[in-house]
Amino acid sequence: MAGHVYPLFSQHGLENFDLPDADIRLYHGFFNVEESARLFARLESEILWQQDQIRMFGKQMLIPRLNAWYGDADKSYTYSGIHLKPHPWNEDLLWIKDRIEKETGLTFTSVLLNLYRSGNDSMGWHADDEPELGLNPSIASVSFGASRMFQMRHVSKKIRANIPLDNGSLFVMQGSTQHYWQHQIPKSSKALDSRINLTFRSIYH
Ligand SMILES: O=C(O)CCC(=O)C(=O)O
Ligand SMILES: [Mn+2]
Repeated sequence: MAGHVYPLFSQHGLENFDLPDADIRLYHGFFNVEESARLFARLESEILWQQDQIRMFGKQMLIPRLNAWYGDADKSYTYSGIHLKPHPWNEDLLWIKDRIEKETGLTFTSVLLNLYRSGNDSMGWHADDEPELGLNPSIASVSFGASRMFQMRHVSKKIRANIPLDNGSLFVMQGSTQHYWQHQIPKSSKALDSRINLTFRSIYH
């Protein structure tokens, strides 16, 4: 069953997935091609991108991508030993946040941005389960630029899913998903253009 996608139904660009212990859905083309191109260009040049270091195997290593943390001033965030103090919201981020809050009925305090410069940039297996995200984190993930494979694996069952996150898509994870599933963006050997991903989150502290 490895590597299969399980679309339950698909209508008006919305795809639901029949995965156990997961509450996920994908909106294709949530942002249209013009909006996506404009937002990609603006975010790429205006976001204060940085390359953080994490400690792995007892060594300090640069993460294989650039990232940035924006949001409400009092909401800092710690993951993999990286402590991120937020930059204030800018106009583009607030516009995107408003669009996805209206669609999902969720509210977000913060956004983690990742810039994958090529197929060589990646993010390893993890769950978005930091305590400050609350018991059942709601995550809204927006992608611009090159399509990358979002891989999921169940923590105890032998089930995996591969979900391509295309330009302009909105992917939502809710409920118990982070308890039972990990995800990653693997490297790709293809010569890929860059991709920007934004994960909107709510921090409770
Ligand atoms: O780039 C992606 O689609 C995933 C990003 C992610 O998992 C994260 O920021 O926690
Ligand atoms: Mn994640």
